[in-house]
Amino acid sequence: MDLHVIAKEIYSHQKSAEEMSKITTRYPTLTIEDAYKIQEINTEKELQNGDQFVGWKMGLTSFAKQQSVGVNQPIYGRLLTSMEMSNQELSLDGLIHPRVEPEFAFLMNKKLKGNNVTEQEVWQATEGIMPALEIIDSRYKNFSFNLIDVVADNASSTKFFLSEQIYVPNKFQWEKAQVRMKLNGKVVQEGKGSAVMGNPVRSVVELVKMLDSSGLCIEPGMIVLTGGITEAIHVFSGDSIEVEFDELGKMNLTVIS
Ligand code: OOG
Ligand code: MG
Repeated sequence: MDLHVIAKEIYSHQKSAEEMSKITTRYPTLTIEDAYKIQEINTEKELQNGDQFVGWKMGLTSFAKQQSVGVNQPIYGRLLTSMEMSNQELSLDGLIHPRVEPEFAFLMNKKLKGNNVTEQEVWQATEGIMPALEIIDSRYKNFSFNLIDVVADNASSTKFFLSEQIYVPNKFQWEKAQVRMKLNGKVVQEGKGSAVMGNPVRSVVELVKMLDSSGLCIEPGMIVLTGGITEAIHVFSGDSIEVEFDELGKMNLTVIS
């Protein structure tokens, strides 16, 4: 079993925006380590093509998210410059069946590494926190996958949109943030910052530990998306999404074809 062959197959679906069947049905002996290796191979390819590595995303850090996809542990993915949206228009070009979810993004200003990193160390290494929207788009049919499939597909990473507002860590009690997502004017999802492992800072702690087991770390200047606060919602051409992040402000997204 050649991981490069599997990586190439996933890569081609990421580019063509055509859905694919799960890799684990065809390669039942794949391990989670193999899946992270496939993720790394495909990221390397993008970097060789001129993209830049800007940080990490955590996924499946909330019970709502774990339940909706039937996977019961967090995963991480790699974020690239090309994934960052510069304005609120989400084009469906190149996407299969995108979903939107509200998150908090941490901007780090120190290196974080090791298996015994603490919440305090993460706070000390945090430059600021931004409300964010993540657009996920699984390359698998019906958004159906297991842990290994989704990790190999870079944890469904597609795009992310950061708020212009950035807040110092002690400005707010992040676990208490009330987040409300509206689709075309109607409230469709509500959640609280505590949905992310009790406090989004714990998602960063967990990420550092997970990275350490592969000899990886968070570098200064990196962004970390800490994981969906609510379930993600499917969006279609013409939709408008508004997310209220408590007193931290609102974010809007307009879906265009
Ligand atoms: C996996 C990615 C999950 C999150 O924030 O929980 C994720 C998926 O649901 O496709 O990004
Ligand atoms: Mg997410």
